[in-house]
Amino acid sequence: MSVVMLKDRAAAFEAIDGVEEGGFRDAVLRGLALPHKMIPSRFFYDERGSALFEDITRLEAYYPTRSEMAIFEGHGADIAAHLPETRALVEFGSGSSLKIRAMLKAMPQLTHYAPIDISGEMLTREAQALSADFPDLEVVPIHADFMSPVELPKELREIGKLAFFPGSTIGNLEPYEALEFLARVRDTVGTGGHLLIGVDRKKDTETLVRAYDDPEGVTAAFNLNLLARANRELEADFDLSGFAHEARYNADRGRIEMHLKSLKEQAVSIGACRFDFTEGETIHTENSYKYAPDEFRLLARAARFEPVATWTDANERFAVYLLQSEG
Ligand code: AVJ
Repeated sequence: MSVVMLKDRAAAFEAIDGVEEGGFRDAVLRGLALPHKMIPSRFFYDERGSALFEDITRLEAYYPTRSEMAIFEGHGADIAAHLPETRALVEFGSGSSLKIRAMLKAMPQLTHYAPIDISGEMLTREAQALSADFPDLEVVPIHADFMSPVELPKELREIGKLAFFPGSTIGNLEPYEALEFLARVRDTVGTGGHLLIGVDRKKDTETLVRAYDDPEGVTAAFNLNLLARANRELEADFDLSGFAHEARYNADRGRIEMHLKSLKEQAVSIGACRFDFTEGETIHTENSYKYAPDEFRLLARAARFEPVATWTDANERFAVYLLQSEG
């Protein structure tokens, strides 16, 4: 068992470029100055937002997490059977602990597990827990933003690699960004390497909208937390009762959109800046793209990944794809 401790290096790195904050102030000031106001969805995940997202994954209405988990648990052995040469699992964004555990159990041939995450704290916590439970596994945490090219440590260069990107996180990217992302993953795993990726499927609008506008109001709280976060961190004065959560399916673009809708004409101050809202105007806070299997395989091929196998859940709501790099 070994965990490489990157804590001090991580702290130094954060002090230099504020990577953990990721420029929330700049993003909000820029986003609210646009003709169609927006705030990027990556800012949902402060401490409160991450806890709310955990709650979302347990909602009856939010089917993706449960459906994907059922695929990993029900088809783990079949997935592993496609990967006899694989020795290292490289996870893009750590923290999906249950899914990782299901895959590690299904793949005893693994010698290395390398989680990549922008949060040094999350990385250290997960790495320690996993090496305690999988004593024969070499855990190699990589503190990096996986949206930029990632260089793997030497020990991973010569062994068969499987990149793991569950959760339909790829749905947050514009399709052109998704293509760039896949091409970078292909560089990381190298010729013959694989990617196992979870992607939410297109389906009836009612099921989709309900998953993003649950009856319990947890997703509403998750969306509104963005304004609460701006109040906490940026000394903004958003009146939370003056905005409402909205989830719509944009069929032309094949995506769920989340918005925060101003319920009245109002002005909001953030430091020296003032932003005016008309009644009904929205802040666009998230896109969650949905892919039909044919659409996703086309995207994969465009990034020079060959689709090897596809698994789906009993209700055919979610899909897991195994792709192989053509080199
Ligand atoms: C974490 C991006 C996969 O798009 O379904 C859940 C985020 N937003 N409910 C998704 C989310 C609202 C989630 N992803």
